Amino acid sequence: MTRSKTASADAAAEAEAQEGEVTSGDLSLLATMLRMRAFEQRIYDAFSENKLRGPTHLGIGQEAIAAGFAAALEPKDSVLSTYRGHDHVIAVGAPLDEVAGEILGRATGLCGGKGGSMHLASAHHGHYGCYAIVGAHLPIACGVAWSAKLRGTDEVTVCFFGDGTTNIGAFHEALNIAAVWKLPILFVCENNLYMEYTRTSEVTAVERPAADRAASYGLEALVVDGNDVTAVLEVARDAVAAARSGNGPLLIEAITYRQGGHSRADPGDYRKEDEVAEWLTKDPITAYRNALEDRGADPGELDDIQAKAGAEVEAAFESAFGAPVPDVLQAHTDVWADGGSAWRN
Ligand SMILES: Cc1ncc(C[n+]2csc(CCOP(=O)(O)OP(=O)(O)O)c2C)c(N)n1
Ligand SMILES: [Mg+2]
Repeated sequence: MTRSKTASADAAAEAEAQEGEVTSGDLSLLATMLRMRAFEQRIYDAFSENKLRGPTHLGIGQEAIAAGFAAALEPKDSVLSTYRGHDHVIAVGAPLDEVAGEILGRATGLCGGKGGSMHLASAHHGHYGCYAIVGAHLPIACGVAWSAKLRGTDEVTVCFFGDGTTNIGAFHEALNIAAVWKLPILFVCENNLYMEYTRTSEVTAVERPAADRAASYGLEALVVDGNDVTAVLEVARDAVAAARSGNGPLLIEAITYRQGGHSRADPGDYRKEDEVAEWLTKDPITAYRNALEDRGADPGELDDIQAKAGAEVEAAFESAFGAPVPDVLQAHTDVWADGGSAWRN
């Protein structure tokens, strides 16, 4: 049976209860989001300066979802993302210079500079890839979760995807098999209201594109304010605990907004100005900073955290810009798993 609930009210009550008790965990959550924001703003600038080639899809405005879920996970858990995946890779702890190096096509990048922005991956940090084919990674995520189950572990897999993905067959196939096999997987829809240049509501039969369909596969669904990191973290902690204890899959739809266009090349002019302006007032980082100040955080300390995030990102890009591009002889390495292609017919 599907249970839809908006968690922001519960989280607001919890935040109120914690008034004056700003913890190191709270500050670290803010630092993570600030690092993501500074990183993507640096990408935006590098693109404008023609120092970066190829498509890049920014998650500016959506940071609270990646940050909240990552804070609820353990190192043994797994994450898979779409091409809008910089934030998720940063959230699981991949080094900023290696993420920047990959996006700039440098040999020091996470994937040796051969993947680029849309194909970031770091298995070492539990990140099993960003995928450019819409929906393609949902069945792959089921495979990762199935592996965790077969090995008898309590590892959880989190699969992030967009609202537009819910109109792709693979979404439905993945939810079905995850339910049938009772996989330890969380399907997290980052509902930013748009699929490329189309408003999802114009081409989708239900109001909540992911949550309203979960019942078809017997999945419980939660709806959360994706711009409220406290609410996301609370939902994520409960969902991760449920999946870890063997309860099977869950679906979470987090409502958010991408502040820019679909990709760095898209000005996003098809969106109404007042809609964009309204969502800018709901910026997740500003909202969280204000909440922390209301709870007694020292504004000077928050400024220092912001400055430190900016400096870390600057240093990472400086190191990546100075790194070499991959040797051409590397082009055919890392194509096959160990053992080469001998198994193919
Ligand atoms: C199978 C497939 N069809 C179409 C595309 C082109 N395409 C790239 S992104 C996108 C929109 C996806 O929207 P959504 O799932 O909401 O993710 P968002 O970009 O909003 O994060 C489309 C149609 C693609 N990459 N793959
Ligand atoms: Mg979308």
